[in-house]
Amino acid sequence: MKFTLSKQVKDAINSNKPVLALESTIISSGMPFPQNIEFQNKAEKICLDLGVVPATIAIIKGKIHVGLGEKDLLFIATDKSVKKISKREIGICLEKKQSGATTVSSTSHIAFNAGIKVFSTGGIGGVHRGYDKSLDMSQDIISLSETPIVVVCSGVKSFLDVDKTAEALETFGITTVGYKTDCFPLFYTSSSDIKLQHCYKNAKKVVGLFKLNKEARLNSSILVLNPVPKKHEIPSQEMESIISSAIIEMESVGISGKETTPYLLKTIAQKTKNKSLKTNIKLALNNISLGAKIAQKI
Ligand code: PSU
Ligand code: MN
Repeated sequence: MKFTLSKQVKDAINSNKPVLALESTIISSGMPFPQNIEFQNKAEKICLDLGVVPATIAIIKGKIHVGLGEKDLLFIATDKSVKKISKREIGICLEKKQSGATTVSSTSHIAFNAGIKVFSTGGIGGVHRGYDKSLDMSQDIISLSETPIVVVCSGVKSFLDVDKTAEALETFGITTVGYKTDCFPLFYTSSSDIKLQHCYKNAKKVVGLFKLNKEARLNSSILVLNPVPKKHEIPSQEMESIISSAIIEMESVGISGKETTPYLLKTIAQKTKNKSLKTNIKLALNNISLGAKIAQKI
Protein backbone atom coordinates (compact mmCIF):
# COMPACT_ATOMS: atom_id res chain seq x y z
CA MET A 1 0.00 0.00 0.00
CA LYS A 2 1.35 3.44 -0.94
CA PHE A 3 0.90 6.23 1.59
CA THR A 4 1.62 9.90 1.77
CA LEU A 5 2.84 10.20 5.35
CA SER A 6 3.06 13.57 7.06
CA LYS A 7 6.55 14.38 8.30
CA GLN A 8 5.45 14.03 11.93
CA VAL A 9 3.90 10.60 11.31
CA LYS A 10 6.86 9.40 9.23
CA ASP A 11 9.33 10.41 11.96
CA ALA A 12 7.19 8.82 14.66
CA ILE A 13 6.82 5.50 12.80
CA ASN A 14 10.55 5.39 11.96
CA SER A 15 11.61 6.09 15.52
CA ASN A 16 8.94 3.93 17.15
CA LYS A 17 7.20 6.84 18.85
CA PRO A 18 3.52 6.43 19.79
CA VAL A 19 0.98 7.18 17.06
CA LEU A 20 -2.82 7.31 17.26
CA ALA A 21 -4.95 6.90 14.12
CA LEU A 22 -8.00 9.15 13.70
CA GLU A 23 -10.72 8.92 11.06
CA SER A 24 -11.92 11.64 8.70
CA THR A 25 -15.61 10.78 8.15
CA ILE A 26 -16.33 12.15 11.61
CA ILE A 27 -14.86 15.45 10.33
CA SER A 28 -16.44 15.56 6.88
CA SER A 29 -19.95 14.24 7.57
CA GLY A 30 -20.18 13.52 11.28
CA MET A 31 -19.93 17.15 12.41
CA PRO A 32 -20.73 20.49 10.74
CA PHE A 33 -18.18 23.20 9.95
CA PRO A 34 -16.63 24.91 11.93
CA GLN A 35 -17.20 22.58 14.91
CA ASN A 36 -15.45 19.81 12.94
CA ILE A 37 -12.22 21.83 12.66
CA GLU A 38 -12.40 22.92 16.30
CA PHE A 39 -12.89 19.28 17.29
CA GLN A 40 -9.94 18.14 15.19
CA ASN A 41 -7.63 20.81 16.59
CA LYS A 42 -8.54 19.79 20.13
CA ALA A 43 -8.05 16.12 19.22
CA GLU A 44 -4.56 16.77 17.89
CA LYS A 45 -3.64 18.85 20.95
CA ILE A 46 -4.75 16.08 23.32
CA CYS A 47 -2.47 13.64 21.48
CA LEU A 48 0.53 15.98 21.29
CA ASP A 49 0.23 16.92 24.98
CA LEU A 50 0.54 13.20 25.77
CA GLY A 51 3.55 12.84 23.46
CA VAL A 52 1.53 10.93 20.85
CA VAL A 53 1.47 11.82 17.16
CA PRO A 54 -2.05 12.06 15.70
CA ALA A 55 -2.39 10.34 12.30
CA THR A 56 -5.63 11.42 10.66
CA ILE A 57 -6.37 9.26 7.65
CA ALA A 58 -8.07 10.44 4.45
CA ILE A 59 -7.78 10.06 0.69
CA ILE A 60 -6.94 13.28 -1.12
CA LYS A 61 -7.13 13.39 -4.92
CA GLY A 62 -6.42 9.69 -5.25
CA LYS A 63 -3.65 9.47 -2.63
CA ILE A 64 -3.88 7.86 0.79
CA HIS A 65 -2.79 10.36 3.43
CA VAL A 66 -1.73 9.34 6.92
CA GLY A 67 -1.41 12.54 8.95
CA LEU A 68 -3.07 15.69 7.62
CA GLY A 69 -1.66 19.19 7.46
CA GLU A 70 -3.79 22.29 8.03
CA LYS A 71 -4.66 22.71 4.33
CA ASP A 72 -5.68 19.06 3.89
CA LEU A 73 -7.77 19.23 7.02
CA LEU A 74 -9.64 22.32 5.86
CA PHE A 75 -10.28 20.61 2.52
CA ILE A 76 -11.72 17.48 4.17
CA ALA A 77 -13.77 19.59 6.58
CA THR A 78 -15.35 21.85 3.98
CA ASP A 79 -15.17 20.53 0.41
CA LYS A 80 -18.38 19.10 -0.99
CA SER A 81 -16.53 16.79 -3.41
CA VAL A 82 -15.21 14.70 -0.49
CA LYS A 83 -16.99 11.33 -0.43
CA LYS A 84 -17.60 8.95 2.46
CA ILE A 85 -15.26 6.04 1.71
CA SER A 86 -15.63 2.67 3.37
CA LYS A 87 -13.11 -0.14 3.04
CA ARG A 88 -14.57 -1.62 -0.16
CA GLU A 89 -14.32 1.76 -1.90
CA ILE A 90 -10.64 2.53 -1.19
CA GLY A 91 -9.47 1.23 -4.58
CA ILE A 92 -12.32 2.95 -6.42
CA CYS A 93 -11.46 6.28 -4.80
CA LEU A 94 -7.79 5.88 -5.80
CA GLU A 95 -8.63 4.80 -9.33
CA LYS A 96 -10.91 7.80 -9.88
CA LYS A 97 -8.41 10.13 -8.17
CA GLN A 98 -11.22 11.29 -5.92
CA SER A 99 -11.07 12.57 -2.37
CA GLY A 100 -12.58 10.54 0.40
CA ALA A 101 -13.16 10.75 4.11
CA THR A 102 -12.45 7.36 5.62
CA THR A 103 -14.88 5.54 7.93
CA VAL A 104 -13.95 3.15 10.74
CA SER A 105 -13.65 0.26 8.26
CA SER A 106 -11.28 2.01 5.85
CA THR A 107 -9.37 3.96 8.52
CA SER A 108 -8.57 0.83 10.51
CA HIS A 109 -7.49 -1.05 7.37
CA ILE A 110 -5.13 1.76 6.32
CA ALA A 111 -3.86 2.38 9.86
CA PHE A 112 -2.97 -1.28 10.34
CA ASN A 113 -1.13 -1.40 7.02
CA ALA A 114 0.81 1.74 7.98
CA GLY A 115 1.96 -0.01 11.17
CA ILE A 116 -0.32 1.91 13.55
CA LYS A 117 -1.78 -0.14 16.39
CA VAL A 118 -4.38 2.13 18.02
CA PHE A 119 -7.31 4.08 16.61
CA SER A 120 -9.86 6.28 18.40
CA THR A 121 -13.25 7.41 17.14
CA GLY A 122 -16.70 8.42 18.38
CA GLY A 123 -18.89 5.46 17.65
CA ILE A 124 -18.48 2.58 15.23
CA GLY A 125 -21.14 1.59 12.71
CA GLY A 126 -23.20 -1.50 13.47
CA VAL A 127 -26.49 -3.24 12.79
CA HIS A 128 -29.18 -0.77 11.74
CA ARG A 129 -32.73 -0.82 13.10
CA GLY A 130 -34.92 -2.66 10.58
CA TYR A 131 -32.00 -4.96 9.66
CA ASP A 132 -34.44 -7.80 8.95
CA LYS A 133 -35.79 -5.79 6.00
CA SER A 134 -32.72 -3.78 4.89
CA LEU A 135 -29.79 -6.12 5.72
CA ASP A 136 -27.93 -2.91 6.63
CA MET A 137 -24.98 -3.79 8.83
CA SER A 138 -21.93 -1.52 8.69
CA GLN A 139 -18.74 -2.78 7.05
CA ASP A 140 -17.08 -1.54 10.24
CA ILE A 141 -18.04 -4.85 11.88
CA ILE A 142 -16.45 -6.98 9.16
CA SER A 143 -13.38 -4.78 9.07
CA LEU A 144 -12.92 -5.05 12.85
CA SER A 145 -13.11 -8.83 12.51
CA GLU A 146 -10.05 -8.87 10.24
CA THR A 147 -7.84 -6.03 11.49
CA PRO A 148 -5.69 -6.65 14.59
CA ILE A 149 -5.60 -3.19 16.19
CA VAL A 150 -7.12 -1.54 19.27
CA VAL A 151 -10.19 0.59 18.48
CA VAL A 152 -11.51 2.93 21.18
CA CYS A 153 -15.12 4.15 20.88
CA SER A 154 -18.21 4.93 22.96
CA GLY A 155 -20.28 2.11 21.56
CA VAL A 156 -22.47 2.41 18.50
CA LYS A 157 -24.75 5.31 17.80
CA SER A 158 -28.01 4.69 19.64
CA PHE A 159 -30.03 5.12 16.47
CA LEU A 160 -28.76 1.66 15.52
CA ASP A 161 -30.01 -1.63 16.92
CA VAL A 162 -27.57 -1.86 19.81
CA ASP A 163 -28.63 -5.34 21.01
CA LYS A 164 -28.14 -6.81 17.54
CA THR A 165 -24.81 -4.99 17.18
CA ALA A 166 -23.58 -6.48 20.45
CA GLU A 167 -24.51 -9.94 19.11
CA ALA A 168 -22.83 -9.24 15.75
CA LEU A 169 -19.60 -8.27 17.53
CA GLU A 170 -19.61 -11.69 19.15
CA THR A 171 -20.56 -13.53 15.94
CA PHE A 172 -17.70 -11.89 14.06
CA GLY A 173 -15.20 -12.71 16.81
CA ILE A 174 -14.35 -9.17 17.86
CA THR A 175 -12.81 -8.99 21.34
CA THR A 176 -15.10 -6.50 23.08
CA VAL A 177 -14.26 -5.01 26.47
CA GLY A 178 -15.72 -2.23 28.60
CA TYR A 179 -13.41 0.48 29.88
CA LYS A 180 -14.33 0.94 33.54
CA THR A 181 -17.83 -0.29 32.73
CA ASP A 182 -19.62 -3.63 32.66
CA CYS A 183 -22.37 -2.56 30.28
CA PHE A 184 -22.49 -1.59 26.62
CA PRO A 185 -22.46 2.24 26.36
CA LEU A 186 -25.10 3.89 24.15
CA PHE A 187 -23.01 6.65 22.57
CA TYR A 188 -25.00 9.69 23.87
CA THR A 189 -25.76 7.78 27.09
CA SER A 190 -23.13 6.15 29.30
CA SER A 191 -24.90 2.95 30.27
CA SER A 192 -27.48 0.41 29.12
CA ASP A 193 -28.93 -2.90 30.24
CA ILE A 194 -26.74 -4.80 27.77
CA LYS A 195 -24.12 -6.55 29.89
CA LEU A 196 -20.47 -6.86 28.94
CA GLN A 197 -18.44 -9.81 30.14
CA HIS A 198 -15.11 -8.06 30.48
CA CYS A 199 -14.17 -4.82 32.17
CA TYR A 200 -10.68 -3.29 31.87
CA LYS A 201 -9.62 -0.61 34.29
CA ASN A 202 -6.47 0.89 32.79
CA ALA A 203 -4.59 1.38 29.53
CA LYS A 204 -1.77 -0.96 30.54
CA LYS A 205 -4.17 -3.89 30.91
CA VAL A 206 -5.61 -3.23 27.44
CA VAL A 207 -2.08 -3.27 26.02
CA GLY A 208 -1.42 -6.60 27.77
CA LEU A 209 -4.57 -8.02 26.21
CA PHE A 210 -3.53 -6.76 22.76
CA LYS A 211 -0.18 -8.55 23.08
CA LEU A 212 -1.82 -11.80 24.17
CA ASN A 213 -4.37 -11.65 21.32
CA LYS A 214 -1.46 -11.21 18.94
CA GLU A 215 0.44 -14.12 20.45
CA ALA A 216 -2.71 -16.22 20.14
CA ARG A 217 -2.75 -15.30 16.43
CA LEU A 218 -6.12 -13.56 16.60
CA ASN A 219 -6.66 -11.24 13.67
CA SER A 220 -9.63 -9.33 14.98
CA SER A 221 -9.59 -5.94 16.67
CA ILE A 222 -9.92 -5.26 20.36
CA LEU A 223 -12.91 -2.96 20.69
CA VAL A 224 -12.61 -0.84 23.82
CA LEU A 225 -15.98 0.61 24.85
CA ASN A 226 -15.35 3.85 26.72
CA PRO A 227 -18.61 5.46 27.90
CA VAL A 228 -19.32 9.15 27.44
CA PRO A 229 -18.38 10.98 30.68
CA LYS A 230 -21.53 11.17 32.85
CA LYS A 231 -21.51 14.96 33.01
CA HIS A 232 -21.85 15.14 29.22
CA GLU A 233 -24.37 12.35 28.65
CA ILE A 234 -27.97 12.71 27.45
CA PRO A 235 -30.41 10.30 29.17
CA SER A 236 -31.66 7.54 26.85
CA GLN A 237 -35.35 8.41 27.46
CA GLU A 238 -34.62 11.91 26.17
CA MET A 239 -32.83 10.57 23.08
CA GLU A 240 -35.29 7.81 22.20
CA SER A 241 -38.22 9.98 21.01
CA ILE A 242 -35.83 12.23 19.06
CA ILE A 243 -34.22 9.22 17.37
CA SER A 244 -37.61 7.69 16.48
CA SER A 245 -38.84 10.89 14.87
CA ALA A 246 -35.53 11.35 13.00
CA ILE A 247 -35.84 7.80 11.60
CA ILE A 248 -39.45 8.43 10.49
CA GLU A 249 -38.36 11.64 8.73
CA MET A 250 -35.46 9.81 7.10
CA GLU A 251 -37.77 7.12 5.74
CA SER A 252 -40.21 9.72 4.42
CA VAL A 253 -37.48 11.47 2.41
CA GLY A 254 -36.15 8.14 1.14
CA ILE A 255 -32.62 8.20 2.64
CA SER A 256 -30.95 4.77 2.91
CA GLY A 257 -27.59 2.98 2.71
CA LYS A 258 -24.43 4.95 3.44
CA GLU A 259 -26.33 8.26 3.67
CA THR A 260 -28.21 6.98 6.74
CA THR A 261 -25.56 7.72 9.38
CA PRO A 262 -24.68 11.29 8.21
CA TYR A 263 -28.39 12.14 7.83
CA LEU A 264 -29.32 10.90 11.30
CA LEU A 265 -26.37 12.59 13.03
CA LYS A 266 -27.35 15.89 11.40
CA THR A 267 -31.09 15.59 12.07
CA ILE A 268 -30.57 14.56 15.69
CA ALA A 269 -28.22 17.54 16.19
CA GLN A 270 -30.91 19.87 14.80
CA LYS A 271 -33.64 18.35 16.95
CA THR A 272 -31.53 18.61 20.12
CA LYS A 273 -30.36 22.16 19.27
CA ASN A 274 -26.79 20.85 18.99
CA LYS A 275 -26.81 19.18 22.42
CA SER A 276 -26.13 15.82 20.71
CA LEU A 277 -23.26 17.39 18.77
CA LYS A 278 -21.68 18.68 21.99
CA THR A 279 -22.00 15.22 23.55
CA ASN A 280 -20.55 13.64 20.40
CA ILE A 281 -17.53 15.96 20.56
CA LYS A 282 -16.94 15.33 24.28
CA LEU A 283 -17.11 11.55 23.98
CA ALA A 284 -14.86 11.48 20.92
CA LEU A 285 -12.23 13.64 22.67
CA ASN A 286 -12.44 11.38 25.71
CA ASN A 287 -11.79 8.38 23.43
CA ILE A 288 -8.82 10.15 21.87
CA SER A 289 -7.35 10.75 25.28
CA LEU A 290 -7.73 7.06 26.22
CA GLY A 291 -6.46 5.92 22.80
CA ALA A 292 -3.37 8.11 23.22
CA LYS A 293 -2.68 6.58 26.65
CA ILE A 294 -2.95 3.09 25.13
CA ALA A 295 -0.69 4.12 22.22
CA GLN A 296 1.96 5.33 24.71
CA LYS A 297 2.25 1.84 26.20
CA ILE A 298 1.78 -0.44 23.20
N1 PSU B 1 -19.29 7.98 14.72
C1 PSU B 1 -19.48 9.32 14.85
N2 PSU B 1 -19.59 10.06 13.74
C2 PSU B 1 -19.46 9.50 12.49
C3 PSU B 1 -19.25 8.10 12.36
C4 PSU B 1 -19.18 7.39 13.51
O1 PSU B 1 -19.54 9.82 15.99
O2 PSU B 1 -19.52 10.24 11.51
C5 PSU B 1 -19.03 7.46 11.00
C6 PSU B 1 -17.83 6.52 11.12
O3 PSU B 1 -16.91 6.86 10.10
C7 PSU B 1 -18.39 5.14 10.90
C8 PSU B 1 -19.49 5.44 9.94
O4 PSU B 1 -17.45 4.24 10.40
O5 PSU B 1 -20.07 6.62 10.51
C9 PSU B 1 -20.46 4.29 9.81
O6 PSU B 1 -21.21 4.46 8.66
P1 PSU B 1 -22.13 3.25 8.11
O7 PSU B 1 -23.17 3.09 9.15
O8 PSU B 1 -22.67 3.77 6.79
O9 PSU B 1 -21.25 2.09 7.92
MN1 MN C 1 -24.71 0.64 5.91
